[in-house]
Amino acid sequence: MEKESALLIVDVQNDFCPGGSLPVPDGDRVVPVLNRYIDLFLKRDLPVFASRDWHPEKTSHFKVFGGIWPVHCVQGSFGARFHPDLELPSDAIVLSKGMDPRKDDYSAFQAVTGEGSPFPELLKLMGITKLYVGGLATDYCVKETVLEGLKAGLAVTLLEDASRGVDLSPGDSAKAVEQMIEAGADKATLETLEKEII
Ligand code: VGL
Ligand code: ZN
Repeated sequence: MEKESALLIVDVQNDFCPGGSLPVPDGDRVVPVLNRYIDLFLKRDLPVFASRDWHPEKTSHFKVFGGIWPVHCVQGSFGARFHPDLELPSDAIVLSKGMDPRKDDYSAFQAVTGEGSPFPELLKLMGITKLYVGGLATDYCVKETVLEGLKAGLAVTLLEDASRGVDLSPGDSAKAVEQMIEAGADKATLETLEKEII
């Protein structure tokens, strides 16, 4: 990992974990793995970003208002909070997305900070050219984020052991991984990354 690298944790929120309203199978299993990635990045003084789905109560994203999803990650709700075991550092940069009631906004590249800075602008400002991405869900927000990152000209590595998918249709996650690789993403696991940086 070079000094232009950052970790991006996508949507590790209660509603996407078992017991939540849109649970990703084994979604919570990414938490201990992500905590180890957080450690790796912190030790190298590299930034950690955490995106969150942050919907208004009424949005065309939800089935009840014409979309495809059950109500989830409503701003300020328990379901919208990060998983309680996720050890986000105090200086992690939280990015919110999905606030527009007419849009789905799957990608973290549509997200903004608490001060309203768009994520892509922030990346430029911080000189970040390489993103390591893990979280939920592989076949939606992780995929869209990775693809948009590549389009924006960044080097993007999918953290395979720190991502899980919804698999509305069986095989969606595997297909999503293929699509990301074809588009130019790299894959890594804790094991390969630790080897790479020692
Ligand atoms: C997501 C479905 C609906 C995600 C967000 O974070 O992957 N999936 N909203
Ligand atoms: Zn959503």
